Amino acid sequence: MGAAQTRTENKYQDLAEKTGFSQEQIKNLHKRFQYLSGDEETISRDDLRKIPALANNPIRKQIIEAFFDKRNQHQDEVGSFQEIGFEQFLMVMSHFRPPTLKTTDEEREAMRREKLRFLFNMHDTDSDGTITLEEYRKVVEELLSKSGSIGQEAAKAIADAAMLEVASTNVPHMGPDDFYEGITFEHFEQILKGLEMESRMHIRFLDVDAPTMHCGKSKS
Ligand SMILES: [Ca+2]
Repeated sequence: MGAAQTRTENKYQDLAEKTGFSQEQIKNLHKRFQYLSGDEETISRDDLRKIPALANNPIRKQIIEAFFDKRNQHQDEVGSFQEIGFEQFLMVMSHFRPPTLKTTDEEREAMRREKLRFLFNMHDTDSDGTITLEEYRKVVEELLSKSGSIGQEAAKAIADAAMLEVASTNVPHMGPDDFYEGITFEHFEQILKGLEMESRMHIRFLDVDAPTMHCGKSKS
């Protein structure tokens, strides 16, 4: 066992404590990272845009952006990175870590909150702590635009109606002239309360192994 290998193992151990991944998972994610970056120290948005499995994802742009969003680094920073290194990549991925048998109820709750926060950040594109109608509309429009059959005007109307419903549940006595500023994180949590997402929310493209990703679409 060489010195370089020991160093790598120490590094993995350190990252395991920080992110909650096992060393085996970190090793696999490291391989993925090296593949995506083309063996460079960092990855860029362009590297992620090349992932075939993401190509048809309606919120691909938001997913990619989330990787560079400083809010997803478990620190109190906002803004975005140009490129991210392996540790930052892992921090983002740790939001998708599934619970294990050893996960306590308390940890489960914390993981759920983390995922909700991640989703919230994805919609709150200007990082001001509120999802406004404008921000919400953009996501809905993008989601619907991929379907092709719904026009922009219809998408707008759908987003408006959905937002109005959210507003009326959160502010029950809102008058017709009241202005709803948008969804705060607390509201967001309320809206998604009944949804079991601890084990369901994950990024599918990471299950795909490197060679498959390489062949991508040409296989079909
Ligand atoms: Ca906002």
